[in-house]
Amino acid sequence: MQARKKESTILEISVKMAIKVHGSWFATAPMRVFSCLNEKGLDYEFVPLDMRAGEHQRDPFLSLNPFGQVPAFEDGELKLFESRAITQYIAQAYPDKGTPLISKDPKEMAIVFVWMEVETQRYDPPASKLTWELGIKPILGRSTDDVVVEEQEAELAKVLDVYEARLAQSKYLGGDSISLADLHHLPTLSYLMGSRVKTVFDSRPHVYGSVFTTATMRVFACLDEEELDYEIVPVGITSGEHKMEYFLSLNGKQLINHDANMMGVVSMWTKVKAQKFDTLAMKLTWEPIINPGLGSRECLGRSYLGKASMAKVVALKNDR
Ligand SMILES: N[C@@H](CCC(=O)N[C@@H](CS)C(=O)NCC(=O)O)C(=O)O
Repeated sequence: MQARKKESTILEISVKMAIKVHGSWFATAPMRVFSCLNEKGLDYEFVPLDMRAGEHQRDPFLSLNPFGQVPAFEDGELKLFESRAITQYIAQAYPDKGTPLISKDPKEMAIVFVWMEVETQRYDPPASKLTWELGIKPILGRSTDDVVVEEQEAELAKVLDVYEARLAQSKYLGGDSISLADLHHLPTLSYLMGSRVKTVFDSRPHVYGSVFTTATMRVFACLDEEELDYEIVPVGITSGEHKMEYFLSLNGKQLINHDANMMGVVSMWTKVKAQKFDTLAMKLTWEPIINPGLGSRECLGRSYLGKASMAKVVALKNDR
């Protein structure tokens, strides 16, 4: 009897202390929090909101974020909003869990803070507008404004020129290891790397290398989440190993053909897929899959993973 009481007290405490994230899995600000929690390997409860029905703009949600925006976050008694403040809290409150995303050294941390500010003030404004135009609007069945895309792509390019110079000297934005400064870019990156403005990243080799490394980290996070064993085979990005035949042949199928005519045809069909098929498919995907999935924990941890990486991880899991 005594033992049972103790058990239920432990259960009550753990239920009471559970981390909760209120939001939606396709909105970028909550994704920032999910990616941080996943990086730290923390368990959490996702509380989905029907944003299309305006649940985020009325009570009880307004008591969690008076600005009526997602995410809102709870860790026991503590209630927070503002995704970047939430990730800082998580990194500070759980220093020994998962990846350390901050530094204990004040000077190192000051550099991380600089690049966190750069993300917020410089990178995010054009990146978020592009994500809206190229990522979210097609999901909602609305048409992209090409003039906005052109203007914002030019703005983003200027910011990425500065990133290119920084990443030519430093492995990650905040220093030698991955930090919140890199992680805060993931939500918009996960949309933009699957869009036509991907070239603005690809054309800057150090930026691309860094995105590649960061994306690989997310695959590790997913493998860890699935508790799968794996071996890391290092690839020299700065020496261009990831562009060599050997690596390309490992990357599923040979996706690039060196015959220019053949590549022209491939490129034409890639565009047809992006512009004709994807817009229709997205609309069809919304009702039967995305809408019911809004409450699904299953997709959450991986919402920032590229679809191809996801498919591989899932295939790996199914093979066992
Ligand atoms: N600075 C806030 C921005 C939050 C934000 O813009 N959330 C968007 C989704 S990504 C939202 O709730 N939009 C709905 C609205 O503004 O009505 C944060 O980082 O948490």
